[in-house]
Amino acid sequence: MKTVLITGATGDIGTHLARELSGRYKLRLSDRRPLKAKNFVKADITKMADALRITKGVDAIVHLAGYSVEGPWEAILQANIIGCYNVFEAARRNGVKRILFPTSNHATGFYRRDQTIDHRVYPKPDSRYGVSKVFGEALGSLYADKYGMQFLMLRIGNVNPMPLDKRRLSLWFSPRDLAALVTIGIEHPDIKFEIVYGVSGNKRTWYDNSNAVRLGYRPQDDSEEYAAEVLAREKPGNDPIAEKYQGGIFCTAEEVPNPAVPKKGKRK
Ligand code: 15L
Repeated sequence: MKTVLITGATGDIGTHLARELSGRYKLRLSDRRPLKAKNFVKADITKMADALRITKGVDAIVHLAGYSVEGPWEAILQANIIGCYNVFEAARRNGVKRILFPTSNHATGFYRRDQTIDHRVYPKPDSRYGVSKVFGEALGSLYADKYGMQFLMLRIGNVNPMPLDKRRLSLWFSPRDLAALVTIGIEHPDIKFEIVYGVSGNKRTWYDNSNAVRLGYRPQDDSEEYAAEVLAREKPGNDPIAEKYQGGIFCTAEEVPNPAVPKKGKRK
């Protein structure tokens, strides 16, 4: 059984993924926040020594750790630029070849909603956060070409048991489709450097995800099932730029509430 490291394992996506993949792989879960689990290793990826420690002896890495929304440059720099570099470089030094990186729909968030984009479009980030995801894509491309490492870049929409709102009807990524695409990323024998969209088979999609299909992805879920319910509770938007572009509020906001920041008194 392959050993797979999941960084950022206490986050939303990490929690769904660890649940979906348990039993399929020997998982090593890691985060800087604590988690009560036997296979958990606490680590801060902004420190190279920690990145080297957690990446040792694994077959593949799903690198989820990072600052997950638009926010202050210093926070993004530490978590998404320095942290990403440390994990990719530590993997190289430890001889780990395969890395799955959740880039984001925000790497291409300034494409309009009336456009359908595929994996070949040039990035149009909608935020500093989006820029940091483009950095991860570029670093992976360099490490694939220069060092022969293998990368699956998943431009993730929004992982949730159900789509949250109208915008997410086009972006929804169900936990089981996430697990299916990640499994392809771990198992596929011919990945060098690939970009795919991490979304379910949504009727309202903005993506031509033929590269994922080519690799064997057959999504089970479609947000359309929830569309009537989601649209019925949708309030009219008052930000024409956010409404026009795929990235939504990330296109105009300087900060988006960060789900990773513990609420006072809730987490230690
Ligand atoms: C993302 O990249 C974020 O990590 C997530 O928190 C959501 O904001 C998502 O995009 C989205 O666009 O819905």
